[in-house]
Amino acid sequence: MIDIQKIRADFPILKTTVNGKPLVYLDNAATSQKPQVVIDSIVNYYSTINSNIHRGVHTLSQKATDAYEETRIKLQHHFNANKNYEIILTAGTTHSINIVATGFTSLLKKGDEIIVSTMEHHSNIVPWQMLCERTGAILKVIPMNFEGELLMDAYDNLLSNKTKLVFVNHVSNALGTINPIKEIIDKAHQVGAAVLIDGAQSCPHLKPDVQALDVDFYVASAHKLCGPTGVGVLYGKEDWLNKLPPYQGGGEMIKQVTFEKTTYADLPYKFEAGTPNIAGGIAFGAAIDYMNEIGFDNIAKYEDELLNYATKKLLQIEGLKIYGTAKNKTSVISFNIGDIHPFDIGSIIDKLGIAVRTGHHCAQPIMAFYNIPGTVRASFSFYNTFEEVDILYDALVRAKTMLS
Ligand code: 7TS
Repeated sequence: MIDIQKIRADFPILKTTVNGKPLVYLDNAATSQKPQVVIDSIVNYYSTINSNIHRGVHTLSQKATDAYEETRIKLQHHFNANKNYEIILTAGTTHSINIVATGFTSLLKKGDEIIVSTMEHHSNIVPWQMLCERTGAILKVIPMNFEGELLMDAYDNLLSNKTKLVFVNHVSNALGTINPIKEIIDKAHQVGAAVLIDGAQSCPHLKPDVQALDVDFYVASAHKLCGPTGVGVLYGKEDWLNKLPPYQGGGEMIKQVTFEKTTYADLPYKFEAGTPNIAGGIAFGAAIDYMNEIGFDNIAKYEDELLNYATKKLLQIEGLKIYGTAKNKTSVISFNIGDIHPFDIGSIIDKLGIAVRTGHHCAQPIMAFYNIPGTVRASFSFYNTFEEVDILYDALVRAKTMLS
């Protein structure tokens, strides 16, 4: 059960006002708000144990290293990874995807095929296009229907012994669709292809089990699940991580450096060159603890109720059309009202204290599919309330009247 008042009290920003109105924060798919325990974790690090990690014999450095490494263990358990060194701490989803996409340069050849879906964020498209430019590999795209569901028969037809890699999101940021990733992974494995799942939008709502999924790579950003920005995770199966070359060279990712030859550190450090966001990494652990304490089953159940309530309520507005009506979806509602430009709606409701995202949501192929410039996107989190849905509804009715 979600104790909404208790939860809201954990988030200082939810007590603030914007443009003279109580903040109604419905842009959670862009980034989540941070509970006090996460903010405290950052302050505590800088106030009590600030020092560099993995290098000092001195006490502070060891405390900081232990705290940072604890996050790796928390993430290992959270994702049910087999080994803690299969968890690479990164700067975020975009960074994690680029590590894998760059690493595959030496593993692909001209004419190899790699498969993406229509409903990806640009950060799960562009790094792979760059990989194709480097290698001569060919990018194939899984189409979707108007509900925003992938066409799995078409996926079957794209797969062949030429397919080397498949990369799709677990949940679409613009539509909320939860994709059938187990089926996608199993089918890719049948033709010997590896699979990367972009979990940027799934991890705030559910707890993935990488071993049960048998996924090769799974990536996410801390900032979407109550953690800080500039931190993320790359889970990779040990075999795959050993096959990939390092992404960046620098300190801490080496065994030995001479001018003749450098040897690389073992996992996970091979992929962790340079001083990382230490405070952020530690706070990521605090965020994972916080969310697990609330419980992902409770989060999913409450957000489903919010989604159903908000969907019914918003559809009462004449001319409002929702993009993304998949049977299986998370708490994201992307919509337009008649011909009104999404930016105009977003600007008016901002004056009323409501934060939503407007535009293409870094998913231009989805907008091209629907032949629209963009949408208004309200994305709900476990700390949102039914009253906030009502406030959104009233604000949209007002915006529609003003703009029609
Ligand atoms: N993949 C998906 C599915 C995303 O939604 C995002 C960010 C990313 C990758 C990139 O994550 P980053 O943390 O590396 O930036 N999505 C959004 C969004 O929907 N609105 O703002 C950012």
